[in-house]
Amino acid sequence: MNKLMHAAGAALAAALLVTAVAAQETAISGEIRKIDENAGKVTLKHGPAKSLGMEEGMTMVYRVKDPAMLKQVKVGDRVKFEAEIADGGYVVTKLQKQK
Ligand SMILES: [Cu+2]
Repeated sequence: MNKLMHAAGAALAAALLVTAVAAQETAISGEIRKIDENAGKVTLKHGPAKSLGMEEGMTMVYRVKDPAMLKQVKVGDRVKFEAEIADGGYVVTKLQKQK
């Protein structure tokens, strides 16, 4: 492969990546670090969450929309979740255990 082909391939790969990211829904991958059922809070370690303005991964506490969501997961579980900003904090609206 010559240099020009390499450049074209890289550009195509970058374009595909951008498309994939744009098409991705707002689900964020994370891991359960701590669960506080009484307070309705969960500590999640998660990757970048552009939809929430988090450019880098972090570990932080989220409130959950429904405390029952916390019964389906345990510390150490890998999860996909969605969150929104509400009442001055972040609230998990969907929480799904990953297989
Ligand atoms: Cu965060």
